[in-house]
Amino acid sequence: MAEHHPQAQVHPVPDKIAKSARVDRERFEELTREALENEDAFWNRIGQRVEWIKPYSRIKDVNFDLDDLHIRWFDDGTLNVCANCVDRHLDARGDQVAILWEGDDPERDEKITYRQLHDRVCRFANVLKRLGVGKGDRVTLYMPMIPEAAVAMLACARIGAIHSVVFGGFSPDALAGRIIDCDSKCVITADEGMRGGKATPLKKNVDRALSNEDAADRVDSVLVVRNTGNDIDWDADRDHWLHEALEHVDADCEPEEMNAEDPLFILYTSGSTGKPKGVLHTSGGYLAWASWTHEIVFDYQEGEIYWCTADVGWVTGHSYIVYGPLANGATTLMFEGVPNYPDNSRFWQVVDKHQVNIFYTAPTAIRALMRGGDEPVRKTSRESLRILGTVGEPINPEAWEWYYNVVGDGRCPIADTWWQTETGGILISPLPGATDLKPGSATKPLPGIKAALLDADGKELEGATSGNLVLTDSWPGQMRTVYGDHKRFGETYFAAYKGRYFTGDGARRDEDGYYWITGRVDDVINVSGHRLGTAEVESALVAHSAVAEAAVVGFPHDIKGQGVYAYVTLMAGREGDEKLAEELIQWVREEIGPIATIDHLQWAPGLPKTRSGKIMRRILRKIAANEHDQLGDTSTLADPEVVENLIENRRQV
Ligand code: 6R9
Repeated sequence: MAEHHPQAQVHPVPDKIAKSARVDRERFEELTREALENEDAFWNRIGQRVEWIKPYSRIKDVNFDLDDLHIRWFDDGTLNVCANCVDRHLDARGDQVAILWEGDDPERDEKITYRQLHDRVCRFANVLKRLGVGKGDRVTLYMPMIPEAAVAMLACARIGAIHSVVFGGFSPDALAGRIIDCDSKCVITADEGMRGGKATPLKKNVDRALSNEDAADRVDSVLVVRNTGNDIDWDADRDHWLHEALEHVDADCEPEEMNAEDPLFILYTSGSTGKPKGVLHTSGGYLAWASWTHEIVFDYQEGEIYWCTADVGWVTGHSYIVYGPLANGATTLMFEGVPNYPDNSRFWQVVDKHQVNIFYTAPTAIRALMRGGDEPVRKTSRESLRILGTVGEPINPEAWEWYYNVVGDGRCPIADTWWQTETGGILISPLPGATDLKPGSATKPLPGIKAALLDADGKELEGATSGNLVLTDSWPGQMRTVYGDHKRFGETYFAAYKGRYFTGDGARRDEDGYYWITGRVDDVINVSGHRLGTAEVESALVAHSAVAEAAVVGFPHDIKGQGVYAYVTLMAGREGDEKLAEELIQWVREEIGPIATIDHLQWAPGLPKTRSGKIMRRILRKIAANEHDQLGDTSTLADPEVVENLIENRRQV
């Protein structure tokens, strides 16, 4: 039975947008039909977005069955991703700005044309070669949001090296783990990064990561960008300044011919169990999907200024700051700073300063800015804006309406884009010129995307209903494997439902076929749009000598979407007080990084367990959310008193 949900206000496609859109309603219908009726023609259309060195003859070779799990697209074609993003544009738009960089300090910015980008990428690539980096080698990037981050990614792609970008907010331990997992021989970093007027000690963190012997054994060189110019420690055998290394190279660097299925990058992401997984994306299909979706979802038009506020440390930065926009010859704005520095108007000042047309951000940023009221927005013009976008977590209808009415002055369609690190690019989203909007809904799957909702037994549900979101078939941007662990790839994504990719998300579909993503159904918390595995936080906690056991759950948080709630059982004889709570919170931040900041820590003399010893997180989630009157079935609890104690001593949030 369909549940009852109040009918949200529908915002129809504005006439002005519909008239000029790359995809209008009719075109959307055509594409959707083609994808169903003539699959090869449709996917060939996507494949043709890439400039191939040797054209492909095969389109798709996919099997989702565990015993022969493989995903290949355009797999006899060859290309170079960097050449597609840079060289390809030199004739038609060599003097157009490719990367428009806006510093944390409002006085600092930089415009890099496609020709200049080509020069910088080629030189950077030659530096990597001189350091002995070649095709197939892994390179870890730990960078601030400066142009060199994008240049380094493209330089890796140019020589066929596989980049693994680690977000600059991750701790030295987390960085070391990722360096070891993919066996990186080179690390690229900067002396420091600047955000909101504060410096982050990136090089110092790299030094600390490499004090881990396993990591140090693998890395022969650390390439350092001089950014803030402050003093850093130096290991003359290992460390190289980029600006010095650049003096020894020229700007000639032929792009390496790569197979469509050669790896492009690894990006680590949190799952419900174990250590973070190295999500592997390959070259041809990934690029084709990033490029096509960037064009149709944002209705990108020649000459427009496009701004995605993500960090390149996340997949959104990979696909929608670097690869998608540059493949399309767009001007992509890269912002070093934060939304509230120097003040709450910063985003909109940047929009006015650079005449931004398309703006893509996260619900958590919108909610934080909404708290600051309308005035910081209203005092700016924002007239250049045409299209808005969001990504990372469900957007609540209040935040959606504020974004639409206040930021967009009721004029700009919002693309609420659902996708994942694993999907490489957007899969469910409205198209500005084709889809009527319902606030809070990511609307419909893109043409070619076969989404379905399943019940717990794997039965496909029809019509208006709720269930677990799966994709029943592949698309070119899909991840190919977990780096170094193909078995885990199968177990994580294809074991729950035979022959289908399980997203880990739950969703509702309404009577119009619109999808409403309800969030993760596994043990992953979405904090400000960033994924955090509860298991990761738990293992960090139990690594502290005072902690016997820990259970971590998410709870609703006004700004972050979800906050982190930790239940901690101490070793016998240890007393839980404020000081120890602070120490544990700090401990976890140091183990994982500031994203893993526990919002509430409760001392738990015992944890609710089933008789077989499984922690009943469902109950812990209810207590954290202050919904202990809705605990549900508690009949399998080994010791009901444990729950009473937790409710009684729950922290007032
Ligand atoms: C791109 C990105 C993926 C998870 C995903 C889902 C949540 C992302 C969303 C959304 C509702 C949206 N998510 N976009 N939920 N509406 N528009 O965020 O990748 O960091 O791997 O996170 O984020 O839960 O499964 P990633």
